[in-house]
Amino acid sequence: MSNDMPLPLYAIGLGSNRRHARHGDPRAVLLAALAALESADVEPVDVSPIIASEPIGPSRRRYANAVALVASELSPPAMLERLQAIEASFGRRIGQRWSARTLDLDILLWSGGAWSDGSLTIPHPAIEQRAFVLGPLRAIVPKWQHPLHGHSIRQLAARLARPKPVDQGASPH
Ligand code: A4P
Ligand code: MG
Repeated sequence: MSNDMPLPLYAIGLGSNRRHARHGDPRAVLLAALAALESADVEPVDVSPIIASEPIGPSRRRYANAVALVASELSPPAMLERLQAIEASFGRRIGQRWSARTLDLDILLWSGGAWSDGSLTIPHPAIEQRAFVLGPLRAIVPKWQHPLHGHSIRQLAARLARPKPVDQGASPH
C-alpha cells in the first residue's frame, strides 16, 4: 500500500466481566487486550478511558468497557478473525451468548463505512442502544458519523442519555 494512502480506521469495543487467572480483574484484562491488539499490522491510534458499567442482559457482574481506535490494512473479515483469535487466547468460551465472559471484542465502526455478510455487520447494530459503547466512543471520535443515517456519535450519545417518557401515549397534562 502506498504511503500517502491513509490506513483504514477501526473503532473496536472491548468488554470484560470476569477475572482472568493471570491478568487479574476486568480492567486489567482490558489493558492486556489493548496490548495484544497492537501488532505489525494493527497500529493503535487512541483509546478511551476504561469505564465500569452495569450489565445489560442476564449476567449480573459489572463490566469494564472501553473503545480503541486502531489503523489497519486488514479487511473487515480479517480484523474479525484477529479479534476472535485474541478472545480465544483470553479463554473466551464459545457458544454461550451473553454469558459472563473474560473478553469480548466487537468491531463498532470502520472508516470504509458499512459492511454486511453472514457473520459480520458494521456498524455494530447495537451501538445506538448502548451507553457503555457510546460513552467511550464519544471520548475519542465524537464527530464520526454513522454511515447509515449520518448522525454523529455525539448526537447518538445525547439522544440515548435524554430521559424518555414512561408512557409515550399519555398526555403530559
Ligand atoms: N458479529 C457480527 N457483527 C460483528 C461485529 N461488528 N463485531 C458476529 C464482532 N462480531 C460481530 O459474537 C457472535 C457473532 O457476532 C460473532 O461470531 C461474529 O461473527 P460473539 O461475540 O461470539 O457473541 P456475543 O458477544 O455473546 O453476542 P453479541 O450479540 O455480540 O453480544 P454483545 O452484543 O457483544 O453483548 N453489558 C455491559 N455493561 N457491557 C458489555 O460489554 N456486553 C454484552 C455482550 C452484554 N451486556 C453487556 C456487555
Ligand atoms: Mg461480541
